[in-house]
Amino acid sequence: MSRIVYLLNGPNLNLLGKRQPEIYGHETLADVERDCRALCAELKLDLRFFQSNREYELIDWIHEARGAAGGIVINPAAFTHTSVALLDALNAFDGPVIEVHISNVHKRESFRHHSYVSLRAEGVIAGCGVQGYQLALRRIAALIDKP
Ligand code: CA2
Repeated sequence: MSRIVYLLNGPNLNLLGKRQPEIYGHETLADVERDCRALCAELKLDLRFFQSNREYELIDWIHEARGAAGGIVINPAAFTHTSVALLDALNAFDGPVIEVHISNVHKRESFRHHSYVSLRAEGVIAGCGVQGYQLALRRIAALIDKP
């Protein structure tokens, strides 16, 4: 299986570390990307790291991952709770998908309790802060390496 991993971040995550640190912490998305690249070097994964505020761009990257990537890690941000289109795109991808949320969405407003993406994801990590991305990459590596 391909060792390419797409790590996709949805809307407003470009503001990570710049606003609402009490919910999302102090690390920026650039810090997250740096740490994920270091871990992927260790795990021998080839990381493609993206963020977009536009639903169609996330969908296009999922399409690009089809036939190219061994797995997808995705924090769909607010699209988690609204986007059947992202779910449909992920359903057209064959490899493992791990959904990440920095905050514990289940401790928050009830509209954050439902995820369309969870209907597709092999695993969901929530409330572990930005460390959740590292946990997700380790899980993807384990699933790729599984005989
Ligand atoms: O906890 C998560 O990772 C979320 O996916 C983050 C989304 C939210 O809509 C989900 O319910 C849970 C929001 C991302 C916005 O990120 C910001 C970061 C810093 C400052 C402002 C927004």
